[in-house]
Amino acid sequence: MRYVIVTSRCPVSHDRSGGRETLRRNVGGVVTALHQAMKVHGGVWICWGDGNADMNYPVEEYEGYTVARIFLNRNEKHGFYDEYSNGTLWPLFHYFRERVRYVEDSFETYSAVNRKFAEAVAKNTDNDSVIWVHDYQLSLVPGFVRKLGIANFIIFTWHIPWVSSEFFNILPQAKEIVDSITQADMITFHTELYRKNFRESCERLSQPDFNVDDRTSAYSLGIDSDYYSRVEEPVNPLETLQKNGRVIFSIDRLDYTKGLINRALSVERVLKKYPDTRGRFHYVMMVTPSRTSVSEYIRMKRDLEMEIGRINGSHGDIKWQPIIYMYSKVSDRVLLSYYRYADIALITPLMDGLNLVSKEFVAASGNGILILSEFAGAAFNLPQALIVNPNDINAMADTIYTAMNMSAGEIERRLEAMKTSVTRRNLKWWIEAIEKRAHTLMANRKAINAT
Ligand code: GDG
Repeated sequence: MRYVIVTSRCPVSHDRSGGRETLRRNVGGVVTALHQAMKVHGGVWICWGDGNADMNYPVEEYEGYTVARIFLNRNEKHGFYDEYSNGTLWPLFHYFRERVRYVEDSFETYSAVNRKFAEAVAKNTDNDSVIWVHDYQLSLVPGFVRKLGIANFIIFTWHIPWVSSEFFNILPQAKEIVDSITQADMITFHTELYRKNFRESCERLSQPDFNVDDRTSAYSLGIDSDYYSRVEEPVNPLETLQKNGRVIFSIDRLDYTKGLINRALSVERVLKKYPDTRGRFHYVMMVTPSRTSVSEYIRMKRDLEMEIGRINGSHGDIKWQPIIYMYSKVSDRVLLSYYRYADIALITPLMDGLNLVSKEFVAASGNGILILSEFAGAAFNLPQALIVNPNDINAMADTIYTAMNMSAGEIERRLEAMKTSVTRRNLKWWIEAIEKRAHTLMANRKAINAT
């Protein structure tokens, strides 16, 4: 068996600046997970070459497999990526109804780009291939692949929440999307809730022949727990700050789903409600640039920075600022050292398919406590975290205060339990669980075809 993996982003990109070309390894949970699977099985990885020197590398051998790139012109990129994927589907699948954009023509562009991906799949598929398509940007790929006459086994993994069927139905193209995804032989989600919602969408959009129970599964994406727990970072970057007290930490892509403003407001509420905390903690908020070509994200950055400025201006002084804000991408090594030494991780998205950061923090932390939103898929796996509703600023402030005052014994008990769960259901477990299920379904299919 070999894989034909299809994702919007590539595992590596080529950039050219100042006359020099550099190879950029793309980080992030999905790419890392699939890279491991590809190193074992080999095959072809089809993805959108968005590096400014990728054109020189339409096909490239990389660490034991082939990367085959699709290229998009400006209009295609805009309609496919900025408009339909990130302007329509992303807010819809995170329950942000007022942000869902209905731009004429963008679905046509999205559809044409998905067809391009499907054509590349057809070109790269042989008898031995299992096709594995990922995420909301590529929902129409399974349907197009079938239309091109490819009968190979298709796995489709959906990485973001699947909303309730009533909510999903506000999308004018709801039926086209479900009709395509159900062309896959196996569909996986991060939680049972998303799987249940998907099943209801299928029922509502009448998919009588689709056996939802057999062909859908919920496997929560794991992390490479060995990698995160091996951290032996001798230098604690937070040491100076910790002289004042506890350090609260977070890292997120800049996105309205991550609840960054509510989080800053909850830290302000701690100061108002518990004045004894003044000068006795820091909140280190790291924000990674994301979707920087989408105008909404540019506005979001400004709003967040104004709020942080206001809070620091109102509550800080020349010696102490409550929020230390950084807007940049950091190396893995730096990130790991923050995970290792932070006292509290404050991970409170308004809605998140899973949230890998919470699992990474648990694996790497020395003696930290995790505050986690109930609306992150990872909350189903980490019940020993302090679970909060990110819309309840007051309760979040109380929870932060509780975390600041928690006994070492309780922190350790909770952290150990979470470490066990993150290690047991790690990345290897996730890949093996999906492969095992796929093999069972493939064997069933063979048996049916033989009768
Ligand atoms: C989507 C879904 C689902 C971030 N900044 C830096 C950096 N990162 C890494 C983190 C983590 C990944 O990026 C972010 O993953 P999340 O899961 O937290 O969030 P999304 O990007 O929104 O991911 C999400 C995921 O897909 C997988 O299915 O969990 O729900 O929205 O791995 O560590 N890494 C480094 N520097 C940074 O500045 N090195």
